[in-house]
Amino acid sequence: MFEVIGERINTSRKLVQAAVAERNFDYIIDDVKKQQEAGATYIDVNAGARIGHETDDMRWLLDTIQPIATVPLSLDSPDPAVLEMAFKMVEKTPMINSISLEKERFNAMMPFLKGKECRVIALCMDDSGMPASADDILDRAVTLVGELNKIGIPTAFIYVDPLVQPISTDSNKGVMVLDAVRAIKTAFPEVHITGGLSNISYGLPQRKIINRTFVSLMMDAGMDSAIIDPLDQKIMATIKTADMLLGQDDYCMNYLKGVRSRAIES
Ligand code: THG
Repeated sequence: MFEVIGERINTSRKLVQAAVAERNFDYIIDDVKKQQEAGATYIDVNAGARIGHETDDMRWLLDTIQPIATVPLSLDSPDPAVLEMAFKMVEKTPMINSISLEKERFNAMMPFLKGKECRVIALCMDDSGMPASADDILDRAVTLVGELNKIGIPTAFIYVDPLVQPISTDSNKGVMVLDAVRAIKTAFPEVHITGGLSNISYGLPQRKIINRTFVSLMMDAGMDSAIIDPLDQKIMATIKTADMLLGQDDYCMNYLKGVRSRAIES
């Protein structure tokens, strides 16, 4: 089944930033409950936007969310120290979002991840920046999976994020990432593919139709998870419908359930 990592608890969103600054726990609790009801299988928590406050904000968010969380959290930070602090605070084994091949981050993350039985998002990013071709994405994924396997993280616990880039700057960026996902799934059938989708539409109007169409193409290529807003009913309906069309929904049960609950409409 497709896994939805709910993206809404992120201080880069204005209302969340205000709620965190005011320590408004009702707002945060209400938002998390809505994401869970809408079908999120992880709740992403990112406190990175208030410079100098990330550790305190993350700690407060986790204290606030934990008592009502029915699904595991995705701890989202580029800072290994924040991830270590957060990892110690959670009850359910979290998703670690993320590790990359950027030297400093990689070297700090590997000893932290060693021996932990958690799922981890592996970004196809290194010190030279974003990948420039499908082969480049594949090479980075091969390195990440190999290194994570070496420290005891099984392939089935790794969620490769191939890093979606704007199609407005280069019309090849859609095909590039789709080809890379197919190649990664051929090399490692057990690996998961995840990521944010909205970068694909950056710089273009009517972004949501682009994001929705793209997620169904990515699912055909092998994406089985994404970091999205589960309160966006249209993308959720597209994902459920694509799951069915790709043979992931026995007897069309989830699709029909979605229609009955009015989550899916033509
Ligand atoms: N890969 C991984 N993790 C990630 C990302 C990724 N974490 C962060 C991000 N990308 C995914 N999360 C979000 C959260 C919120 C929004 C977008 C991505 C969002 N953006 C509004 C916008 O762009 O219009 C902000 C508007 C507002 O201020 O509310 O809501 O790719 N592994």
